[in-house]
Amino acid sequence: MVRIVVAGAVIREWGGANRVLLAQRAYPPHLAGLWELPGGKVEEGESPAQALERELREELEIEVVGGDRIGDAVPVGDDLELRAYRARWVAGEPVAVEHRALGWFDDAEVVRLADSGEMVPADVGWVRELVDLLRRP
Ligand code: DCP
Repeated sequence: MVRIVVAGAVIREWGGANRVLLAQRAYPPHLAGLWELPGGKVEEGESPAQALERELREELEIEVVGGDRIGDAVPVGDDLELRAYRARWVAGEPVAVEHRALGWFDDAEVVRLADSGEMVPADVGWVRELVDLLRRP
């Protein structure tokens, strides 16, 4: 059975640009040091939006509401399907509970991370849509 993994884009206007919150993975070794949209696996009985809200509460200590899909699903191996969603920030300042670091990246910085191989490979598939969102006024 294919397990769904949800990842959330929290976008905030800050320093004159729209920025997306990315998190630097600490594990497993082949992904450690790479940046991702934070998220995790959907548990039994959860909707994808509920899973996203729970994962961001656990991993970042923020409250969000799951929103629209971003881009296409990305298969990871034979047993995971990754989906990206908008995540509307409601409360809390992000804390790196499980990640090595957190950062707010504008459109050019997202492209640079993807081009330099510093983004989790699956997430590179969403860069075009993320950039479109970040360039909106
Ligand atoms: N993943 C990804 N890009 C993301 C989020 C996740 O490629 N933006 C991948 C990495 C892992 C898988 O999805 O192969 C599961 O992600 P996590 O380890 O973050 O998920 P959980 O925290 O739910 O997993 P676990 O409880 O097993 O640690």
